[in-house]
Amino acid sequence: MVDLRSDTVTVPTPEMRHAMATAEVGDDFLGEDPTARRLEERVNELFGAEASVYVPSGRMANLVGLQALTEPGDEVLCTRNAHFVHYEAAALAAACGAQPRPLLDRRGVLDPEDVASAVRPPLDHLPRTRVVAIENTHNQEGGAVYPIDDLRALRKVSDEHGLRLYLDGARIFNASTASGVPVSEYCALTDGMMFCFSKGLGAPVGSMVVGSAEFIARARRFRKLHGGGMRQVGILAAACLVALDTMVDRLGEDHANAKRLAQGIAALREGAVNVDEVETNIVMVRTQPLGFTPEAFAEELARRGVKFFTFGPGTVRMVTHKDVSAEGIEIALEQIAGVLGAA
Ligand code: TLP
Repeated sequence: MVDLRSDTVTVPTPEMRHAMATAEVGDDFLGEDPTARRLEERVNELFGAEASVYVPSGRMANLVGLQALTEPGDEVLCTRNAHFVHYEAAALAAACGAQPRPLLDRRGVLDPEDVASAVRPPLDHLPRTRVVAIENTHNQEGGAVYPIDDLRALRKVSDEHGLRLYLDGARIFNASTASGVPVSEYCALTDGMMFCFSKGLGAPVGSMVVGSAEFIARARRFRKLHGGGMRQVGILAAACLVALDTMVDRLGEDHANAKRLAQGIAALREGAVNVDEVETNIVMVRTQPLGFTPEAFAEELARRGVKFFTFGPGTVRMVTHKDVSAEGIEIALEQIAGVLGAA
């Protein structure tokens, strides 16, 4: 089976399992888990940040991160297809009491002028524009990397208008691998960010919220509020430490596999994939040029052992990761060719 549904399907490596089995642990709720502390210190160093806090999921990371930056009645400027707009059970509204305000973006990149003109005047009957939130890489925009110059421009306009800049960096190591920009440089441009261990890095559980001591103190409190404070969490943190040691440097392989997959599909049918848009580990495939609906295409390939999700109108998403080899990509391409009657 070639499982291209998501990089969330990755399973822990033997080294991670060993580290989990032998991890030194304590009650993290009481601040006594040495492995959790080590993970925080490691992340702080890597991201050049004052503080960080481990949470069970990417969704909780976005929830406590955005809650730490907002007050009820605030507005968060964001991209049209931000993960938290579509896939997080309206947490910003439901739990933070803030509203998202999606702006037109160019593959996940916001125009500073659009941001500036979206900022509302300080009138009592208006929402208060408080945060601008971006995603790097941008999931629904096919794993697009936020160019560093655009991020600097966004920082500048945020400063000019007193906005806080939040980054959903679920796949920040993919962004960093593709761009060569260190994660610390991305982090330094934000007022708070998160990233995930349980996607391309292959750890079984968890995400990290990263930023200033003040921001993390608030995020930590909201983690408790939402029941995300854990006990002997070092068992999980141990796998994350191994992920940082062993899984970051190999992400380029996933990107090369994604490119190969995109090229192979593009060669089968013109217009199905824009190869140039494949910058990281996500390939968006338009199914109309293939003569299928997304659902029928996904079903047909699943029958042949190649799995992926439908993703938005007329589109399926294929995600490469450590548990799909270059050989797996060739198998997927053969099966796709078979379905198209080209094999
Ligand atoms: N994304 C999942 C699905 O929810 C779509 C996936 O398969 O890609 N931010 C971004 C940018 C994400 O892509 C995801 C997960 C999250 C946050 C949430 O992370 P988890 O799944 O750990 O709650």
